[in-house]
Formats: sequence, C-alpha cells, structure tokens
Amino acid sequence: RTLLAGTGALALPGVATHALAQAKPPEFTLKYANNLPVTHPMNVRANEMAAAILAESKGRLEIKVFPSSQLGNDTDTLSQVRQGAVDFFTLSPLILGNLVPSAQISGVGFAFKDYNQVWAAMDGELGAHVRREIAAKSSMFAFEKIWDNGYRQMTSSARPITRPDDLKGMKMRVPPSPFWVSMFKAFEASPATINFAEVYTALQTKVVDGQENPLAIIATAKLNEVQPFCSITNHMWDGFWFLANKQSFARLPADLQEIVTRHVNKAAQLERDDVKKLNDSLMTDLKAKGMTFNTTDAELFRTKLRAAGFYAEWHKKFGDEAWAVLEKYTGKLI
Ligand code: X2X
Repeated sequence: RTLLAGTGALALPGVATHALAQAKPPEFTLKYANNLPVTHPMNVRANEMAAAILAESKGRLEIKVFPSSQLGNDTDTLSQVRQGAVDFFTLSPLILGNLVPSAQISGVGFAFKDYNQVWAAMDGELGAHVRREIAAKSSMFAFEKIWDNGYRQMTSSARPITRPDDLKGMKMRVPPSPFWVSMFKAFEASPATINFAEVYTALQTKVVDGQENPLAIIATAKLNEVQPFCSITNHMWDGFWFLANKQSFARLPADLQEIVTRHVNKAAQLERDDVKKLNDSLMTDLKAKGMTFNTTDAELFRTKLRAAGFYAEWHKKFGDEAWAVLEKYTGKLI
C-alpha cells in the first residue's frame, strides 16, 4: 500500500487497475476482431463488455478488442478464426456464406418489413436454424443474439439512385459474398467484391462508383467524404453473428464460459438499441455534412429482383424447408 500510495497511483482508477493487472496477469487472454471503426456502437459495447468480463471474472479473463480490421480484412480474419489464431469475430451472415451458404438466408432482399420481424426471426427459428448450420459446418459457433448492422442504403459518387435503371452498369462495391454479387447482378449493376477494410480507398480512387451500407457505418467510417449521394433503399437488413472458435471457447472453464455467453448476448441487445437510434437519426447529420439524400420506391427494386429470377434462384438454393421458416416471419416473398 505504501509503495503504491507513494507513486500517487491510487488517485487514478485506471492506473490502480493497471497496477493490479500487472500484479496478477489474466489466466486467459482471448482476441476479438471486427471490421468497424472504434466509434461504432459495436466497438463501444464490445469494449464495455470486455471490461465487465474482466471485472466479473476477477481479472481471470481478458478479451482484447481489435477494431477496424487491425488483424486483417474479413476474408483473412475468417480464416484465422477458423484456425483459432483469433478467438472471436463478428461477421455478416452473408460473408459467412462463403463457408456456410445457408447462413445467407437472413439477407434476402426486402424480406423483413421492420425490426419486429427481424428480431422475431433472428431470435427465433430462423436464427436457430442458421446457428445449427454454423456449428455443424464449421470450427466455429455463433452466440444466440445476433448483433445489428441495420438496413442497408446505397451511396454513389456518380448519380443518385432513384430507380433500378440508375444501377445499370454502375460499378458497385459489395462485400465478399456470393449472395451480394447475385443481388447486384440481378439489379444489372457491375458488382465488385471488396473487403470493408479497403472500401474507403476504393471509393476515393474511384475503383468503384458506389457501395451500400447502413447510415451508422457510412457516418462512422466517413464514407460521406467520398460519396456525395445517398439513396434510402432499405434493400436488405444485415447483422453480425458473434462467432467463437469452438476450441478456444472449450478451453475456458464452465464458469468463465457462462460469464462470456451472458455478457456477449447482453452487449448485443444494447448494441441493437444504439444502432437503431443512430440509423434513425443520422440522415440529418449527414445532410449537414453535405450528403444529398433521395427516397426510393422499394416495390420497383423488388419487382426488378423478381423479374431477374433472384427470389426463385435463392429459394431453390436454400431449400423449401428453410424458405418456409423465413416466410413464417416475413409473409410470402415471391
Ligand atoms: O463490409 C461491409 O459492408 C459491412 C461492414 O457492412 C459488413 O461487415 C457486411
């Protein structure tokens, strides 16, 4: 006590904690990686969660959060999580589709009319179906509560997208996922798969003209600096499964597994509220920063997908049984 008091360290909670951590290193240190800026609610809630886990485990379990694709882009990180070099990762169900194709079903265009449908499906049978598939077909599992990304909107440096024809031939960045490529081909755009880590630069250097993401990402990643037009299309809801490498998790004693599970699912619920509030309020901020917005008629885009055979094709790929589970929550889609 005398020694610490002598340094003045006890006056600062942060320093005192640090001194304690040095005295007794954590028994377990696990890595959690994601692709979003540190200011996005996902990282804000994940940092809070990591602090709560360290406290509740009495310093036994430390989770290190790596934002902004610091450990590699999504494609690289996915292979690291599969191998256990990274322990936790939040990933879109559609990018996970490269490994577990059936996971992409939550991304079906214009499927969920509102958040009541989203959470009923994802916290219900549709989410359970996908989590079973992930656990059966990979070295990873997903925690019960999916984190929110939001409804996706289209942005461009070329022109406002007001109707499907505006997408014709437009070079659109899509995340690396068969489903996204298929959807933007159905719109007759020219999709290019680029990991999020490279999106700002790709837009800035005009490798692509447009991209699509929820407003919370457009704002925190400052994509508005390189994309003057934003079209409110709500063409797809997207989330992030919180994935764990099975062996990394199995190495934890049962009490620590319980603490992690409870805090991950709790943080997901808090993050969902934050993201919804941000996505609902950001248009005003982005307009003030010079971004031009337009609304769209969703039915025109939906008709275009239908005419291109997009729904029929993916219904066939996902199978009648899974499609019926989706439509149980969304109503008939075709
Ligand atoms: O890559 C994207 O666009 C992002 C950040 O939305 C996803 O992780 C799917």
